[in-house]
Amino acid sequence: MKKFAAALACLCALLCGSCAFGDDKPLVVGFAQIGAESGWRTAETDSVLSAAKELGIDLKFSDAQQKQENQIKAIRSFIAQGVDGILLAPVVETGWEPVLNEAKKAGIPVILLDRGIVTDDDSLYVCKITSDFVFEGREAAKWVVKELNGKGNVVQLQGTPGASAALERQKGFEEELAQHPDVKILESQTGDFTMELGKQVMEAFLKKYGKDIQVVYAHNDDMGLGAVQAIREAGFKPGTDIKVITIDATKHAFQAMVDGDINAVVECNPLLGPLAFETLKKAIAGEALEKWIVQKDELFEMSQAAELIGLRKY
Ligand code: GZL
Repeated sequence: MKKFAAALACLCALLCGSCAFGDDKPLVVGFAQIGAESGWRTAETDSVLSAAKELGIDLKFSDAQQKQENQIKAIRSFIAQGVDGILLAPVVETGWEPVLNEAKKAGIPVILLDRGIVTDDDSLYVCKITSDFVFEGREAAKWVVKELNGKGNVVQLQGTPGASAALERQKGFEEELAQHPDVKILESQTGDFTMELGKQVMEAFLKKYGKDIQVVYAHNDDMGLGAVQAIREAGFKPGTDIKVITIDATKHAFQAMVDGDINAVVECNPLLGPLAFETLKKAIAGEALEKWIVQKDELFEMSQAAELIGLRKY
């Protein structure tokens, strides 16, 4: 009953432009963030924190250091604090039903940010706000096929095992390449979305395949930038001897394109803060929402980098 009265108060407050609960208290939101593994992740965190500050939202923030058990602990803590809503960036797709059922029983709406989950019960979350990772992988593959004129060898640096962003970028990439049998994936391995591991995996690929590698496809910029270091240290010229395509399109990757080290990037928008809170307020007010709010992305090439880098927001 308390929640209904509060939602009603919020609805009225929404109509007159401010959303507060009960005696005009600020909205209290818990954000279970994955970690700080990449430049993209940091940009997303900054976007959420600054949007919360701007909107006067009392944000409870948790950095899980890329561990699911820490995210689950954070969600339980948010429930115990009686937050009004929860934002969750799920590090992996599975294992969320028990804790999301606890949030549901507590009447606390959950919005998934930037990655999805696998569940038979989609009432466990209000909606997910993510990019279309299959599209991103497909766009990368189309670029690779064009770059190789339909024939050549690729190595794939995968993101975090079990993460929707990694699984779906691989799915889109490999489905597209399946139509071009002369473009072969020599090997795929996870670099866990980090620069350090991306470099280590690329060093191993270079020892094994050397100049038989024509292209590196990295599921994010940070692993791609690690691969660039490994390529250079192995005596090859990144962007020329071995081409590099990555996903995220952070400023670091744009700079690497200006420097000639990365050849193409597929954008993946991390600036989700304002939309996340706008969507959460609608959920609390009981508005009907799309189950998947898709972010639009596009591919950029080295030739565009110099003119666009100054306009990049992350
Ligand atoms: C994508 C996001 C991914 C980024 C990586 O939405 O989950 O995680 O592509 C980040 O840079 O680590």
